[in-house]
Amino acid sequence: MSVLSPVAKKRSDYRAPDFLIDHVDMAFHLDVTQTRVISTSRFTRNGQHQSPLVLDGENLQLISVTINGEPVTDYHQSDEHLTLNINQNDFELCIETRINPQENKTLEGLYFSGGAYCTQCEAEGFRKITYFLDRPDVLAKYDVTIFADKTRYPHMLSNGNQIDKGELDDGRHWVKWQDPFKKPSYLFALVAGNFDLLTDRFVTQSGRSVALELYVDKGALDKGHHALASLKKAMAWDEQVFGLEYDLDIYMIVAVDFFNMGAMENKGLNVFNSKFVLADAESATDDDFFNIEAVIGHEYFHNWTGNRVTCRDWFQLSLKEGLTVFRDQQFSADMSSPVFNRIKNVQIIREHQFAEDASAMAHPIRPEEVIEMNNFYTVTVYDKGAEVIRMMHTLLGAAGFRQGMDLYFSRFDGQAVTCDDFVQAMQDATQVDLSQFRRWYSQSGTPKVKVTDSFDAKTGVYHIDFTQNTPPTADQKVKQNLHIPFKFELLDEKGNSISDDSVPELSAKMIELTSRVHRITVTGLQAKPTPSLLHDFSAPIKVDYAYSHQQLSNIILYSGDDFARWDASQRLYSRCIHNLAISPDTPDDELLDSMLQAVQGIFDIADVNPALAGAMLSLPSFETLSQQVDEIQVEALYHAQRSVRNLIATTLSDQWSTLYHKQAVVPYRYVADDVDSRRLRNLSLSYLVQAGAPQSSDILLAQFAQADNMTDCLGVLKAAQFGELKQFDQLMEQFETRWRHDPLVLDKWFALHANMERSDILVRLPLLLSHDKFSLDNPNRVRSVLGSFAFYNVLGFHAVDGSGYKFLADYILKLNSVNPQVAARIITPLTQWQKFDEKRRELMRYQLARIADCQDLSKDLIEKVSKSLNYTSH
Ligand code: B3K
Ligand code: ZN
Repeated sequence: MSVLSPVAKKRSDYRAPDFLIDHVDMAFHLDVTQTRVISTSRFTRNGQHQSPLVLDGENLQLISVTINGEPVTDYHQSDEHLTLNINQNDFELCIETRINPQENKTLEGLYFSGGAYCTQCEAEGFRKITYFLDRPDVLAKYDVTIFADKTRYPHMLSNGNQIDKGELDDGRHWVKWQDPFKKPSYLFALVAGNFDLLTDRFVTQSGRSVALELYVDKGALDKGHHALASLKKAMAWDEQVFGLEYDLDIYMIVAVDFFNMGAMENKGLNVFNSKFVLADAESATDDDFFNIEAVIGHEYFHNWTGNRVTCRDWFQLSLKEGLTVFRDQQFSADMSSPVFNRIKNVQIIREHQFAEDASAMAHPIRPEEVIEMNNFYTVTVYDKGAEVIRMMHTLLGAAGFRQGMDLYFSRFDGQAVTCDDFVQAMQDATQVDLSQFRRWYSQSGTPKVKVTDSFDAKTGVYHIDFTQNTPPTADQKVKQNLHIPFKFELLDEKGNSISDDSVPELSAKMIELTSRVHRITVTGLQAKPTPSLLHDFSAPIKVDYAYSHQQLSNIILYSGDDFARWDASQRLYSRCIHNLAISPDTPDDELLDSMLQAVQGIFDIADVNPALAGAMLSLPSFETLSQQVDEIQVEALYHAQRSVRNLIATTLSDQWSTLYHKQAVVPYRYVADDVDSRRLRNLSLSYLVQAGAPQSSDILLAQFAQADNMTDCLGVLKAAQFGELKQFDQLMEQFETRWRHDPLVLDKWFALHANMERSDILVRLPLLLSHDKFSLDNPNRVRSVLGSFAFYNVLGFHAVDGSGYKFLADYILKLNSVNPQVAARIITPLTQWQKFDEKRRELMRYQLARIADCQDLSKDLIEKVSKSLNYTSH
């Protein structure tokens, strides 16, 4: 590791900026290796002090500095700052710098890729463009003029409205943009290139017409319609649900192939990973269509939750991200099946967020200490953050929540604020006491609620106790009791929900847990009820209750909460799998029988609620199962999961066949009913193939030949891969030949290969990486191969000789110097060594130590690796 360890910033060290900037005028003279950036900013001293002006800046070649037009030479330049001693309280500072966009493979700041210029400034990328107060609480208005060659860069875009343009004699042209809204530097954007343009209009509820512009690679115009339609849906939804209207006259989206994450909500000029824009039936799956709608919505919703009201400092990231994820989840739920969407949200928490809590990277949704901010765009800040917002929604009710949102905007529009400010607005608008609730922002870890009950048949009295406890995490040993909204119901023998007016929690179907133990007593019962717990996953917690198999079956059949029905099905599967993992030679036949019977029942649900049935017929993922045990026994758990799936596949092969053939094959449309039907069809196909059912490979090949869409095509490949069919390689070859020129589809091909559970996977992977279409510079490609392998190839990555870990570490070391952000993302599975057996723990730590030894390790990796290596369990 580097000799000088970077110092962590602490949330408690926040200080208001010494200077403010109210206006910036920027000129960009674009050049692939020598871009000139001239930025002229109006500064004001903030308060009474004599402190120097310290600007952030990285990898900049400084050309000149002037103050109020006078050249300045008395400044101090370091790797990360430019310091100036200034006496004036108000002054204009003009700085000229040069940057090299082509060399910038970090894809942060201004970079050149795929023939276009593009920026990414969140969190701290603006400092790679010019010296600035690069922090979210400095809000300024921007005027931006861009100069570049007209033929190669006919489109030159920045935030706000285009107010002027012109041509120069040398073949260059210029465009001037003005953003009327004050914004932090992280929302700045610039794009220049030669694109195809799709346009549309949206008329807001107050009657303003907004121009919508979608810029895509040449030739990809037909693939932009779904994204544009999604944008219009999102704009209408935000007006209907939150009364929020778009505020500029133009909304631009640009799709680029080289991007570190999904998309970025720059004011008026979103930049998107093309994966979340481009789609047509042939090349994109239903999931892709879904994700496009969700991400388009997410970035659009940021215009209010993030841009109009932004974060005071980066520790408050969940203020905008948790809230905006919650908003995009509500939007997606309203666009299709609410329960299916809720299940998806919960799966992310259980697979990834619980794992983060259990690792050395555990942190509260509002972190206390950060070395590299890019490391904190996490499932905790985003998805657990959204769950925390959802809990407020539950506690305040939809109307109360809306009042809170209205107050939040009226109080803080145009400001940079904190998570506390948000909660205070919610509390002030509704008078609901959220003081204990605020602990969710400062306490990390996954709370557990243990539920125990007892019934006295003689007296008919039933007690049920809820005991909360949050186990210590890597970052925080002592935990406090939380305010937990816990939705539930009690079912009688016939599956009816028991009501009793004298027990308010029963009528409300919710208990608010605040103390360690909470007891409810119900009298006058004939028999012991079945508690159906944590409806709708009303809190991001684990629930421990000793359900009988019968109780789980009852919930599956009768609970009034579809989420609880799904959850019960997952508990039943999980129980079978863990049971078999522990004693593979002595299966519990009674348990397996009741599981199979339950599955039989679920087939009937398919007719009434195909979205729910699709989810209920899918087994919990290996990642979810892993978070249910203290120590993961890789092979045992993996094989047990496969065996249970096999049992369901073979015992019920007739039902799978019927379900498969019941799904009408219709020309592709992305509409909810068809999506649900395709899901059931492909699920059935995969079970049929796994069971080796007669004709299954004929069915599979026929589907491959006839499919008019990527969902059905990929369904075949996945089934063939999972079922280890001999045809797999041949189908993959055909697929490659057809799609090798479509980068997004090729990513799917790479991922399918990387996920193959074959003993020779570590021989195949290097071949994949030497494929002419593989490049470490392209984050999507890296994620398809290395990300898929490390996150999802259970047996390959966790090969007992450590070869999978070594393989990942080798590439992380290479990526370290190319793109540290992506390297720090895909190292995650290695940092989660704590839950594995001793031998694997050692092997994983060995690779982490190897990475730590690297001389020029990025801050991103130093933070993750050092935390992981210093971890001691409690
Ligand atoms: N706000 C961006 C994420 C920026 C990530 C920087 N490493 C996208 C989003 O959450 O909408
Ligand atoms: Zn976001």
